[in-house]
Amino acid sequence: GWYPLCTFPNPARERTAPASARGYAAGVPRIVVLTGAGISAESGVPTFRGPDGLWEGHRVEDVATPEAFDADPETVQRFYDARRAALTTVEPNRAHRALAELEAAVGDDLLVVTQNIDDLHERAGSQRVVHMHGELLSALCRACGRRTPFRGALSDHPPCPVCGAVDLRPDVVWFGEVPYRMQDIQQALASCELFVSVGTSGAVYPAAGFVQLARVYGARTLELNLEPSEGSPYFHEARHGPAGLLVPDWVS
Ligand code: BV8
Repeated sequence: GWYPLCTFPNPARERTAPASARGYAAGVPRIVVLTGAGISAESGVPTFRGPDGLWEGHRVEDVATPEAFDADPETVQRFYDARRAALTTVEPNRAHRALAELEAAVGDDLLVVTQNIDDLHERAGSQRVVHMHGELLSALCRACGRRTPFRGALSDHPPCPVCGAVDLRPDVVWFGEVPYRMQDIQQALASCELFVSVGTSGAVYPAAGFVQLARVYGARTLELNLEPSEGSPYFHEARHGPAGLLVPDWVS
């Protein structure tokens, strides 16, 4: 059923002593914020399941799979090349900046786990960001497995800077692949006191299940999203509206 609305202490105001002074192991966050495509929407980055449900004319499920890459690597490479190139045309928005300001105020007490592969959190100033689905500005070598920072077009088949093989793919977690840093994420969810989800439809696992995990471990849970998501019923509280308004309001 629907959980009673409850107010959340404002983490930035509440902070009096640094995390370490409160007996928290350094690096064990009190607040975990999960972000999805909705936090980048106001920067002009299209979401996956917007009105037409397409991204650059593709359904993400049709191109974001190892099978699609094996079947038609050029199309998949070009899909990600286009999104990588588009990064230079967008800027972080107020929501990204508010999370960076919160991190500046609370340090290790905050961990941002993002499903997004853009670099807008980092460009807004966030330093503790886990890209559980990989990053556009990174390439993965299928020969040696190394991830290397990368800008430009992978469809130009650049060689791996480590082993020299010409077998670089987008460093992105596709459907059927294991997300990055799940241990760190699960540990943070088990220890946090507040789990906030921003701009995600709750359609893809394991990210969509994080709210339930955090709740089982006793965290308070808050959803900030444009509209109710598939995960809304699992949150203690849900606020609906654009992230550019909701996130600065929550942080302030
Ligand atoms: C795994 C990178 C095992 C690529 C992505 C059957 C049932 C349940 C699960 C499965 C199943 N069959 C298969 C699975 C597993 C599968 C899955 O969940 N499939 C779904 C389709 C059912 N998952 C996987 O395969 C994952 N791997 O499970 O491995 C495992 C598990 C645990 C531990 C170890 C091993 C890997 C999935 C990763 C796929 N890669 N992205 C790329 O970017 O190209 S997925 C991609 O879609 C995103 O990364 C994100 O995760 C997902 C959902 O996207 P959102 O970010 O939520 O964006 P969306 O458009 O959907 O929603 C935007 C939201 O924002 C909306 O709610 C909207 O209202 C809101 N919004 C819009 N504007 C604003 C706004 N909010 C605020 N302000 C605004 N202005």
